[in-house]
Amino acid sequence: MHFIHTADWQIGMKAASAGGAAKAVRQARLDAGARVAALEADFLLVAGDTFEDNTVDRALVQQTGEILARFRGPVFLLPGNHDPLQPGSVWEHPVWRQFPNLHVIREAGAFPVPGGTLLAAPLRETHSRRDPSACLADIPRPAGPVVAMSHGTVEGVDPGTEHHPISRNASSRARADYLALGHWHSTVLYPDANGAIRMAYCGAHETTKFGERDSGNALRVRLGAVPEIETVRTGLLRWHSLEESVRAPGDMAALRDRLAGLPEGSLVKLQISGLLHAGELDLLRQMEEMRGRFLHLAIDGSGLRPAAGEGWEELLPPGAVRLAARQLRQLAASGDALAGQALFELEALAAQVGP
Ligand SMILES: [Mn+2]
Repeated sequence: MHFIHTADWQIGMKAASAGGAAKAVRQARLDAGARVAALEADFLLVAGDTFEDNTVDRALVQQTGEILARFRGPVFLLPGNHDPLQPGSVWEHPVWRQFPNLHVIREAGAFPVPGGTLLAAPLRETHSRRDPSACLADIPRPAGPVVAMSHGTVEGVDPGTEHHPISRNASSRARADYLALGHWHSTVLYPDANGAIRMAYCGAHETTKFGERDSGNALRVRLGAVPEIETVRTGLLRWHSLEESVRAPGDMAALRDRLAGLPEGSLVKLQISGLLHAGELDLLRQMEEMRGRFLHLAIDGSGLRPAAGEGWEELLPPGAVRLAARQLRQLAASGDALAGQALFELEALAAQVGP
């Protein structure tokens, strides 16, 4: 038995955190879907949350169905908590009947797949405290290899969440050789007591937001005595979220060089805190001006303070301007971010005007 395990395409998500790049981020989810559908295997499992919600644009539902139908084999789609099987859901769209290789799981059951049997049960609710994989144990199945599919939160993956909880022993409880999971966007493999991987999150096929660890993958699974699992990179976009603290003169220049070294077309969120030294405001500008080489660049320098004791304001003409600069430095030293920003601006103006 040889199949591809994918999940959490979240087609139709807004991608608001990507700002002006949101449209490109939404398109990337479709393009990455096409990469998944182009993989070769005996069948394809989509373990829930194909769509962001049940109200997504029906043209997008049609387009997603067409992309999935390109897979050269049967495709099994599990309704998840974002797109539960409910009246009026995306699963009523005619595209799911248009292509004979697309199979939406509409009832709990055992389904024949090339080389064995698939056990799955659709989610019918957005929120639930029931384990959606519990019922799989009771499904009669023929002898032979068994793969199961479910969608929820494995205990321990997200402490405090009781949302569609899935037991850590869900795979053995279902008497499955492998349990394909969706919901968590990072790739996570769960070894059993013997070290064999019999349940896993494949992770979202394309990263959905900043700070998401190890997403943008699908899993290629070969079921033998022990499952053989290969991570396949399917994501197209690179998201970098940096939180940097600058202290010494030169730290800002090093940070600028680091930013310049990130791959072109990435999405970058950079938060800088610490001390800005005389003359370094220009480096901050240079960094902001790199936005052309990235799909999205957001720099937050509100955590920067002017370095104490630089004394450049004493070179300003005596009188109101020098006095204002001294007062701004005092305010900035006491944590007033706006005063710090104003002091930076004044420094830049003074540098332009000259002594
Ligand atoms: Mn989910």
